[in-house]
Amino acid sequence: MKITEMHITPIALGDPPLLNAAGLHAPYCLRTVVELQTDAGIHGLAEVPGSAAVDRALAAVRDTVIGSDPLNWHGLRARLAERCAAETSVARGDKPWDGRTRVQVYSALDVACLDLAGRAFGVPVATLLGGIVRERVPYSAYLFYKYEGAGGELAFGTDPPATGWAAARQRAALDPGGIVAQARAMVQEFGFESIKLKGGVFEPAQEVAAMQALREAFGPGVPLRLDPNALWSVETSIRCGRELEGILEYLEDPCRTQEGMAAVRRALKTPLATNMCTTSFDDLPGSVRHGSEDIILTDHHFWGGLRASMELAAHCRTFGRGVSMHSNNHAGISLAAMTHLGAAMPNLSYALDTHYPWQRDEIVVGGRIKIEGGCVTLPKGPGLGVELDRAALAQAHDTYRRAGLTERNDEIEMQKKTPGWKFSATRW
Ligand code: GKR
Ligand code: MG
Repeated sequence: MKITEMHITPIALGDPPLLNAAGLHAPYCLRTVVELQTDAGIHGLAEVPGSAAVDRALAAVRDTVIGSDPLNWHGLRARLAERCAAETSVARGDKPWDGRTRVQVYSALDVACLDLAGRAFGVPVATLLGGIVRERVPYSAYLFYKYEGAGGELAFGTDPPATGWAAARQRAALDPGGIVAQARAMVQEFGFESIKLKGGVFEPAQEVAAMQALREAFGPGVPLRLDPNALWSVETSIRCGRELEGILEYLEDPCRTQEGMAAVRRALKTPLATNMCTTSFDDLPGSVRHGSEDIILTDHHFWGGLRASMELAAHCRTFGRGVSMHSNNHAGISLAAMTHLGAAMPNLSYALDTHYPWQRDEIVVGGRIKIEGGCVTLPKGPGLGVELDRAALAQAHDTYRRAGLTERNDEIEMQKKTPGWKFSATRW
């Protein structure tokens, strides 16, 4: 089998005004959809975080991809490695998300080739990753401080009256009470059994109070996590970590660097998780040497694909790390890919992150994928088990053209609300 066509479609999906360490989400988040076609008439799909740079990097390898055998990932990956400039974890940048492009190229092609192979052999991607360990993959509620508004077309003031989660998704949440109300609505709608708050937005004391309020509201049976996206100093991390001792399932990236995380880890009993200080295979020796975290949050978009995430899971098993998954905003192709990974990972030790409840648009046939009892059930059908809804894809591409965004820049968005606001790598 040979790949004959590679299509790259940038899209924009509505996204509410969510706050984080780097500023504010724009009314749209960008994703890129990759489709491979073969001479056997079988196709494969993937979705990655979008930006003009990622799209350029994907287009730059098109002539390497075309003519390749999608069933020989090692061969294609080796040829891609010759074409793509080397990229270390430093290129990740200091923002909450990952600024690298090469990992996205690998990720898109790995996922699309797996989807293709699954369709060719009539088996799910999870089977190709080693076998299905669980059919229902648990996800965690992902709370955000936010301003009023639902994002997307609705950002322009036409929000219809809403109730339940639809209303909470629009409502501002800027204090512990708002966060608890958001959590109640999200848990009620999706049945999540663990809860994460995106921190790094307000004074640490306010975020500690929000976690204490969540504990008070949900009791000790619901695991809680806080992620300040490395905005705290080591001292602040230790002080706040001590105040939250016994309340958190894990504290995610309180501060920067493996050395910093290791110092916090030595001072606390609460486990530490990361998607910021150990983010690539290059970082694993440092992780072991310093003992920087207990749990590594993989993300197939940033570790170079589903197969690379399975390799990471094996390293985690060897070095006694827990493993779970990080998320940025995404649509259904990525949710399906994450679910196959979660279904196949034997040592998945925590419910996965997902931003999915914050998005409303969808580009796969059948519309929004269901999250029930906090879980996504492995999609039926071969490969990823999802098909593109062509009309919805065309609309999301049209939105991309109209939105005029070429990259994620939460600082610029924040400056529209707070003129002069500046991202700072360590704030408190
Ligand atoms: O989307 O605002 C956001 C998050 O802060 C995201 O960019 C992070 O990468 O969710 C992420 C995390 O766990 O660090
Ligand atoms: Mg994180």
